[in-house]
Amino acid sequence: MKKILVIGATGQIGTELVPELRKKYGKENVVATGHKKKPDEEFKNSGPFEFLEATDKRAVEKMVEAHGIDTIYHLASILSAAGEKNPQAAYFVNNTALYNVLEIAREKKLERIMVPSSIAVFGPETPRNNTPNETVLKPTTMYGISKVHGELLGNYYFHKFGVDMRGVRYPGIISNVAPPGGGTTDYAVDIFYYAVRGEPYTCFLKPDSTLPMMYMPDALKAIMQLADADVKKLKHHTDFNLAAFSFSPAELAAAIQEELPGFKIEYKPDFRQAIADSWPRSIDDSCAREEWGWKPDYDLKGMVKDMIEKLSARLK
Ligand code: AKB
Repeated sequence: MKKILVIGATGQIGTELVPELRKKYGKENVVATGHKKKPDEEFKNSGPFEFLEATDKRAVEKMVEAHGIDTIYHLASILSAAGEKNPQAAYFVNNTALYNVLEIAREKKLERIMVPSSIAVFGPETPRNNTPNETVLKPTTMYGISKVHGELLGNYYFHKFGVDMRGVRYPGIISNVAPPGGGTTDYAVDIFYYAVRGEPYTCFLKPDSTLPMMYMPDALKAIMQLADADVKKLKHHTDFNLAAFSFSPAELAAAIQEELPGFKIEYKPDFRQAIADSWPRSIDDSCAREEWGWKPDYDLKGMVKDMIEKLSARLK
């Protein structure tokens, strides 16, 4: 029986991943943990929840022992834009917490560690169109540097110690439940709240700033599918490129206007533009498709329709 610890469960991915894991493995078998943010009552009552400082190795170890954990989903991370405001914190949190988790997995012979990576591992010297899995990894953000470090460290632990860490390089994730925090792709979520409330939106990226993106149901499907993949079929472990669709702010605004014709957008690029300019426009995810059968369900149109429907019902 799987016993799963989710670190960083109150963030954008965790908020929606925890219920999916609980559906699959049973609510008592998924221990959600968070740092500062208080989960809402529904989340807290849906299964075990504990406060946990992800950088405190002993605290994580105790949690693993207390609940008989064999699998960790390590989601705690400071994202690209927040990381540029406080690179020291991003360095400390992103690297220390992952190192602790890997050491605990090695010492306690845990079965599996799932750790999201990101398109932030790429940098300005990486080919920007149809970016291959194997390519130049010279990011210019502290978040990206910590993600490259995490991928390499995970591969090292797999080959050296047999720790089965796996991860996908997520593009920007769009969801209608928990808001993202501190990312460069966050505009693609914020814009929907404005559109549904009938307010104009000021975008912090330029209209033609194309980035790879994905709808949350696909992001959850990907990490859970990779967790179940047969290790013998995997040539990669911690660093799978993952794609669904790409769009620019202008293209997203046009797709929203098809559903909500009165929607208006203006552009005031800020420091996040330089981060977006250093990332790919589109991603080649053929390794994920070949090694564990990855295929997204949502395209841009389907995502926009669903986002507007769900948010309109909630915000009404
Ligand atoms: C960010 O914008 O920092 C994240 C990411 C692409 O990993 N959404």
